[in-house]
Amino acid sequence: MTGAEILIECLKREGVEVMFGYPGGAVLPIFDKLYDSDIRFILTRHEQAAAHAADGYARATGKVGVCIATSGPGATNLTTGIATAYMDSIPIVAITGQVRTHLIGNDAFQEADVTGITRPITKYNYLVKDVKDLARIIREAFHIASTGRPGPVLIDIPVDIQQKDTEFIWPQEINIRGYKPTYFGHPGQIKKAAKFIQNSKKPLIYAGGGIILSAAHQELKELAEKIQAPVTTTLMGLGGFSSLHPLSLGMLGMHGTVYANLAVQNADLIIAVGARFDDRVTGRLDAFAPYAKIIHIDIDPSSISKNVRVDIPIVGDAKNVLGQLLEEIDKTPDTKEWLKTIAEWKKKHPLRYEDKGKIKPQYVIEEIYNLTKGEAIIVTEVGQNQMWAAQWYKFSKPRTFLSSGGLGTMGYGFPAAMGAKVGCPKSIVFDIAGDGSIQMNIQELATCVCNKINVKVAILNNGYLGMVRQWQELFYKKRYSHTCLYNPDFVKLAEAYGAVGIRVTKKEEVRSAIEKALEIDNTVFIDFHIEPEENVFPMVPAGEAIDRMIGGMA
Ligand SMILES: Cc1ncc(C[n+]2csc(CCOP(=O)(O)OP(=O)(O)O)c2C)c(N)n1
Ligand SMILES: [Mg+2]
Repeated sequence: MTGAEILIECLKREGVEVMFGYPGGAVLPIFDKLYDSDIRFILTRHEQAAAHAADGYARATGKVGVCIATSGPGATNLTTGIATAYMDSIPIVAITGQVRTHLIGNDAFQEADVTGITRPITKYNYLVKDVKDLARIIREAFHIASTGRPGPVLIDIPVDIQQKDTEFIWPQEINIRGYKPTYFGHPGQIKKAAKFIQNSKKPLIYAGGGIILSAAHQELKELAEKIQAPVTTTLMGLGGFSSLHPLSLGMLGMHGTVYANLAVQNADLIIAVGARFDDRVTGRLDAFAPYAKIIHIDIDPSSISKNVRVDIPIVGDAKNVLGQLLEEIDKTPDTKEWLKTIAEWKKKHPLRYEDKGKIKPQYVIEEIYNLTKGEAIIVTEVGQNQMWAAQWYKFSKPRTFLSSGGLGTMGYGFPAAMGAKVGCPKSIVFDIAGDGSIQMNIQELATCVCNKINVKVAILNNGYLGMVRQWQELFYKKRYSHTCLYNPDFVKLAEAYGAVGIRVTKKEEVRSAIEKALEIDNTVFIDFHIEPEENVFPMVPAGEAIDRMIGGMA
């Protein structure tokens, strides 16, 4: 078999049903084999979108997403998508063509040092130098991407390797020296943690994206109920613990709820699961959780005590470790007083907005929630739109909120929504977009229409790069330096691509527009003209302690 044939055969054996990508000279042998293959191929209109689509597919389905691009500019266009997946620990395999082996290092046409460029943004990467290694490398790539702390893996394949013949041998076993993730917590640490939990009066569970990646949502719920501890999640953790649950505090951090942040600052014990104490969560580090002992459960040992000093580290898979803890804990701590205090905070400082004047973005999200009955997969762009979606849609199931948390990539949402819809065709997929972000991958309208990928896009059109404008308003004396947008007519633009556009300028039209969009069997852009200078509150100014919130306290 040729290298290209081996690649396709291996992808099939790995269970790959769909690939997102873009062709070019350095991947022609692979594309020639794809022509006859039954792997579904989706031609995006930009390589960045192919990487985001693979990422959205992975987040929505839990499977590994696959994307492919040619050498040079094709590969460099993938990098934003790869970095996005890397920061959020999303399993994707990116395949790139490379110039012929003997030309590498020659500044050949469309040559780029792709393994060099992507080293810091991949979990692992390969340059295939011998076709005999290809099958093993592909197996390893899928294994590395999807196990331990997941992440993107890149395979760079020179054209001549794609063309070379060799005997195909499917490696039965994978054995990678130096790569043996720890899946179960150390029993001694579990015992210690259980003691801390049993003796705590004000415990708080702080859950991150690791809950979703390890499918630990059921164990998380059992633990919270067993020890009667409130649960706050990060942006990445939304959906990992139902926000409808009475113990839920919603999201914490910069745009978290007042009560979640107060709970952090007053807790005597924080049980961090699959979260990494990102600066958007902790705020000023030396003022973070001043009274709390910290238990940190994470599969990646390098994330423990990285930002915050931890009292009990437990390295392991969240699902397993929570299961171990559930077995070990035999006494329920008395948290009645603590839960009473929290209930008072909840009552006193709810999430709120003033519903008057123009269309409020929060209202749009609430109606999308009502009309999709909370069952949709919500994808976001980056900025205010992202934070409003996180605050106002009530997530109750894992893998229903897809957002670029770590890298904060504008332009992520639309192609990721496309990937999610391909992976979950029965689900309603909504991209909550900003008028700035949507223009960063708007060309994917063509991909959606051609491939009948029916995605709904709610553009929260404020005429601004809103989140940046908000910072300028609050911290730069309202000097709106280059944050005002001159926008195209999004309705006409959608129509030009063969999609459907709906413009909404009045509050009374919001519901019917969403209803109409849901009925249409096509990609729909709903252009909501919202209050231009609405802000996201509460907000912790960057570098402040997380209970120094503005716009949230009554
Ligand atoms: C690729 C990229 N460039 C720049 C930024 C910085 N940035 C963060 S939010 C934002 C504004 C986003 O505007 P829009 O999409 O209209 O969303 P809004 O905040 O108005 O809802 C910008 C420029 C970013 N996150 N990503
Ligand atoms: Mg905007």
